[in-house]
Amino acid sequence: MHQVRSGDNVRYEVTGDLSAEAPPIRDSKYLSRQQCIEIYRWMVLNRKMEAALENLYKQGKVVGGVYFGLGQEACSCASAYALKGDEWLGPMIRNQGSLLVRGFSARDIMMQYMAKAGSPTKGRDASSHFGDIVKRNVVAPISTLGDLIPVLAGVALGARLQGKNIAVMTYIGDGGQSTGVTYEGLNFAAVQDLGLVLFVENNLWGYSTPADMQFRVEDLAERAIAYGIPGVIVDGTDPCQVYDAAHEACERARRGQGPTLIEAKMMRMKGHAIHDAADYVPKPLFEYWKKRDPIARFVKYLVRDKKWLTSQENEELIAGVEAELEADREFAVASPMPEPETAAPGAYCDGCHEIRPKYAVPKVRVGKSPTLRASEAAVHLR
Ligand SMILES: Cc1ncc(C[n+]2csc(CCOP(=O)(O)OP(=O)(O)O)c2C)c(N)n1
Ligand SMILES: [Mg+2]
Repeated sequence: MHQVRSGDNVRYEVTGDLSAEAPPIRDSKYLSRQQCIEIYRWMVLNRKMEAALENLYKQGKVVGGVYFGLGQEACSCASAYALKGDEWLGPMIRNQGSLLVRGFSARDIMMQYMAKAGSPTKGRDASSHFGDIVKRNVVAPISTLGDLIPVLAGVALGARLQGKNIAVMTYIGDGGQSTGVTYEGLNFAAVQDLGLVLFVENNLWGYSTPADMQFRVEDLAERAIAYGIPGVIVDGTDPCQVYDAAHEACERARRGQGPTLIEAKMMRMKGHAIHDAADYVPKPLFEYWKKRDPIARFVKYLVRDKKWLTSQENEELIAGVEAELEADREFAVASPMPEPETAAPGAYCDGCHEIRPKYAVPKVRVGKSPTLRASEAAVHLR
C-alpha cells in the first residue's frame, strides 16, 4: 500500500496480485468436531450481534459510537476459546467475540452500548469499557493503546506469586503495537517468564493509516526476536490456525515458559467505528479479503469439506443464534435507562466512599428553567 498525492488530494493505492483465491482452512491439531462447531456458533453470534448493534445505532438507540470486528471474528472467538475458566482475558474494542466466549451475553453487550441501567457498567460507559474481575476473569479494555499488556503481565505475575502459572491473553493492533508501553509490557513479561499470550491483530489499518506506513518489517511476528520469545504468524481468518497457535502459547504459559507473540493477519472490513465509512481503503482490497471471510470459509469447511454439519443443521444453528439474539435485543431495548441519582455510587467503589458535589447541586435544571440570568450563570460557573 502506498500513498499517492495529486494536488491537495491524498489517496492510497494497493499493488500486488490480488487475484489469489482463499487457501483452504487448515485442520486443527487439537479441536474436535464439536469444538469446531461451537467456535463457529460463537463467530455467527459475534457477526449477527454486531449487525444488530448497527441497526440499533441507526435507530438512535445507541449512546456513543459502535466498533466492529467484521472480518476478525475467527481471531476473537478462537483465541479466547483456548483459555481455561480460571485464566484471564483482556479484550480490546473489536474483540466482542472474545467477550461472548468468555461468558458475556449479547444482551450484556447491547445494553452496554445503549447505556442501560442493567448493563455491565450500569450506564456509566457508552461502549465496551467493561470487564468482570469477579466471575469471568475479564479485564476491561483500556483505550490507551498498549496499556493492557503490562496490566495482563501483572495478572500473570499475581498468579505466579500465588504459586500458579496461568495463561493470560490480550490483543494489540498493528497501529497500537508501535507504542512504548507495548515494548515495556512485553519485555517485562519476557524477562519474568510470565504466561502472556499477545495477539497482534494485523488488520492492515490503524484508523486511516495503512500498516505499510506504520512499520517497516514485513511481519510483526518478527518483533518477537527482539524480545527473545516465540513469534508465530497465523491466518487470522482461519479459526483452526488461530486456536492451535493460541492453545500452544497457553500451554507454554502454563508450563511457566513465558510469553508468545502471535501475529494474526486479517483485514478490518469496516471503518474504524460506525462514523467512519472507510473511503480511504482501496476497493480491491475489500474484494480480496471478502474472499477470505472467516465465516463463509469456516462454514464451507464444516459443511462441504468435513461434512461435520449438514446444511439443515447449519440452518438450525443460525436460526437458534437469531432467536437468542432477538430475545436479547428485545430485552435490552425494553430495559430502563439509569436514574440520574445512581451516577456517583459504584464508579470507584460500592458505597464505601461518599462523593460530595464540589460546587453544590445546580440550582437550575436544564430544560426546566430556560430563564437563567447571566448573573446566576456566572455564579454557577465560579
Ligand atoms: C496511545 C494511544 N494513541 C492513540 C490512540 C487513538 N486511537 C484509538 S484507536 C486508534 C487506531 C488503532 O489501530 P490499531 O492498533 O491497528 O487497532 P484497530 O483499530 O485496527 O483494531 C488510535 C490511533 C489511543 N487510543 N491510544
Ligand atoms: Mg489495525
